Amino acid sequence: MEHSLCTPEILAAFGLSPTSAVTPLYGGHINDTFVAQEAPGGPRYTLQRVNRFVFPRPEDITENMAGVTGFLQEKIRGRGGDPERETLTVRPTADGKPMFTDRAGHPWRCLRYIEGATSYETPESLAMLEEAGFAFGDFQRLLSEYPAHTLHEIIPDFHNTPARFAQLMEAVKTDKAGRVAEVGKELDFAYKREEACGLLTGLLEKGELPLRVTHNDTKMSNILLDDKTGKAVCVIDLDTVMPGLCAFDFGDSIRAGAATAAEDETDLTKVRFDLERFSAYARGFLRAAGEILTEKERDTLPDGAILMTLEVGMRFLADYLNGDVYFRTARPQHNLDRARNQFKLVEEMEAAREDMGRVVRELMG
Ligand code: GN1
Ligand code: MG
Repeated sequence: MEHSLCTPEILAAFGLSPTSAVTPLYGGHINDTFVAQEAPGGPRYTLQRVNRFVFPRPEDITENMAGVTGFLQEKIRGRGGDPERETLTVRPTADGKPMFTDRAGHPWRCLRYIEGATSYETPESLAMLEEAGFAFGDFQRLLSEYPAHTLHEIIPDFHNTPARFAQLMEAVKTDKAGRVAEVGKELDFAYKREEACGLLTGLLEKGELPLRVTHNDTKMSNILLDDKTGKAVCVIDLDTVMPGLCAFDFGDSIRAGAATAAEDETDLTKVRFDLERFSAYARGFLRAAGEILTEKERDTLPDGAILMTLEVGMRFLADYLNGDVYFRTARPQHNLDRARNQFKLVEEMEAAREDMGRVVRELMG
């Protein structure tokens, strides 16, 4: 990432001294993030250049964020919490706008940096996973009365598994990068699961699962943990907050959190599904959200884990076929490695479907 992206022009736009110290924050595949501080010891700010290609309507993100953080602030205040620490706070531009568009047309936003708390790339203990589960469960619970349908759908069909399958088929058909011949085995894996792709979206259409406010990127690194207590402080990265299914938010956490290796590990013998990690996350999640979920939602949490992992695997594979245009890659076959890794994890989860269901039932007593 280019350090020079966060120029004095950007700082000044948000009313920050153009001589502020700027450091890049690495992590995500999509946006470019920096931390700025005007003077040593003073408040810090997170500045983000939003990826225009992934998010063509950044003003929709801003509106969703304003609605959701405003609602969360009230709820947090109502239960005696600190609304400036337990949810994100936007710092507007010098002329009072929630976003700034730079000369090249890139949207930027500025958030208060939450001090004394850290985001971890991967869970370092079962206790940490349980905290993450609690944080995302709490997010679900606090927002359970928010009118989900009023939110913008930031990325249409983001977690629509059949639509993701169709996008993969489209990538096969166009074969933009001439790579289809290399991925026969991976495509077979996806074809075999075409019907399974429709399970949760089908239940939503039949009204058997409710539409909720979902986060849609529920990985460990999108939670801040308090440096002193280790307790979850805040859910971050609200770019993809939109209406969705609870099982997918739960499932996306399990995809990363209950896997024994990183999503781009190439030694597939290391890629296992770990029921103990699943249980730790589920314990935290259900402690916070168990009561507000319907029975059907609870029953389908394991399916969310399987379908979410399948979906991300299909997205990596489609991006590989499209010539690596969406996910940031660090090596030529990075997206293919990621797809193989996710599909291995899907197999592991399919074998553990019953165990996952039993854990959820036991946790709900
Ligand atoms: C992307 O950029 P990051 O890491 O927050 C992606 C997620 C994927 C994830 C896979 C907007 O998230 O959906 O699960 O990569 N976000 C978007 O690592 O597409
Ligand atoms: Mg993200």
